[in-house]
Amino acid sequence: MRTIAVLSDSHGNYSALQAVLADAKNQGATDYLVVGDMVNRGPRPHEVTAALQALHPLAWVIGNHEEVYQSLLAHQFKGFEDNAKAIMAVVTSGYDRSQLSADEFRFYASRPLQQDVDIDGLLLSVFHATPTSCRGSYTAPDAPQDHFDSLFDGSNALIALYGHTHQPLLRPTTHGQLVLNPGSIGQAVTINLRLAGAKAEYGLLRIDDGHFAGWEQRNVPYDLAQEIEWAKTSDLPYADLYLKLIQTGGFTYNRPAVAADNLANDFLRQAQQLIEKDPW
Ligand SMILES: [Mn+2]
Repeated sequence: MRTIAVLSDSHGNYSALQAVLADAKNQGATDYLVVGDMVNRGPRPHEVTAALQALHPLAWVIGNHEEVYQSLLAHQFKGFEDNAKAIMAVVTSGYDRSQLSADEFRFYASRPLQQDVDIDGLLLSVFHATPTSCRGSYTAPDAPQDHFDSLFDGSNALIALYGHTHQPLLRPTTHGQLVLNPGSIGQAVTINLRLAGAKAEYGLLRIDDGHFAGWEQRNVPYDLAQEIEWAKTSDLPYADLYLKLIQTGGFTYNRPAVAADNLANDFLRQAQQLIEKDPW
């Protein structure tokens, strides 16, 4: 029996990741898959990276937040001045680069968009949002069925694993494949806050001799007080939005809130200086 822990969207929340990895070990995890957006927004990207690398995951794909690193390294992050969330992407990447080594930053930027993983003849397809893009709302939980069906176009995989939406999902396709989303380790969100809680989400995929043997979506409590303390005692930009999200489970990084933070903290200027200094 293989018990595969599917890890996505830890977003620099090392307190949540620690709880997830302890739980996965308790549950008998034999393997790990990393589905992207493991860093950015949270205070401890380096600790997250070291813990994940020590697991030697079977696959590790790029998320949209890490794709920003790629653009910054390639000097292709242009025209951000009029886009509040693009300004935020530069500023939070600047924080991450101050915490990560040059090798770690480049490691994230060089992850593939999609990876196939063969488990004793059962083929898995691993990607952050879709096999060809790590951003957008194509695979939102309420997306039409044909979007989920098309994730297997040109593929022999029977199970697709993705993240990005921060919302757990199990969805069969028209042709009997299975689409699974473990939710978010570090920034689980929900529209109805009564369904939220200070918890870390991940998934356990069990495969017995090449046959699907179960999917378990885990909700793990973690040391929220420690994470709050780390966020408050670091130089984390947009810390108020981070703290509010992890405490309520409601999404906080909407455009007006980010734009207000940009104005209050002069983040446009900080972003411009970062682009000029080119510290990536
Ligand atoms: Mn994402």
